[in-house]
Amino acid sequence: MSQNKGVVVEPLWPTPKIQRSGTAGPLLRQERAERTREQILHCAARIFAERGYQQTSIKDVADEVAMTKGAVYFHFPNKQALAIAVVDELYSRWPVTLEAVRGKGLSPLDTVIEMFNAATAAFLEDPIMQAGTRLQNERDAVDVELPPPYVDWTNLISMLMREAHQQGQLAQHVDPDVAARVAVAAFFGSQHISDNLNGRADFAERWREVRDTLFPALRARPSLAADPDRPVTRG
Ligand code: LUB
Repeated sequence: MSQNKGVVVEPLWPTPKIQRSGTAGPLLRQERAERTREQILHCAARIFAERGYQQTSIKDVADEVAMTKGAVYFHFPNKQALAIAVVDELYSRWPVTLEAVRGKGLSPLDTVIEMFNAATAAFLEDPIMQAGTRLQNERDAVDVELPPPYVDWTNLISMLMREAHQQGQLAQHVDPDVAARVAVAAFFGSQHISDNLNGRADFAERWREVRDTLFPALRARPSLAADPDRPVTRG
């Protein structure tokens, strides 16, 4: 865990609830079905993350979740539906994560950093994140159209960068939308390289390097901004 120093590691994503029969009274049928679906989705995510789309079958998922293939098909008509559900699940979490991070009451730029910290922890620990990423990386080989990658993230970070800009947190030359694209590219690129070279073993460290190199360059320097005698320079 020392790799994660300086990175948020509380899970900001839902973890699957293990179903136990006969302990908490009868569950409503729909609730039970939802739990089963969630368990299947998590097991599928683990397998997609490990083997990739092509090498995963419904039978593998059924074995992993200790159910029949029929039980899996009841919730997901085919492998394509499972892949889409994993990616949808991943993208549905970011607004929830943002809400949790907003709750910390940080400045917009520090909120950006904290969102990337949360994504870092998810890359290291969350099968839905790992599977969603692998599926998107393989999207040409997936025989169904997945939701477009990176778009939600870039929009989310752009929104925060614009807030940072409005609050005078960004250096004068920095365009908030450019900053968002550069930050997402640097973050995701460092993750991709770390994954391919080291199975993400050094990713927390690589992200800290990106963070500590990029964000000081984006940030307005308070000493300069506050100095009334500062010579006016533009461009
Ligand atoms: C995010 C992944 C994994 C980007 O937005 C996406 O498509 C994402 C998979 O493609 O995390 C995080 C910067």
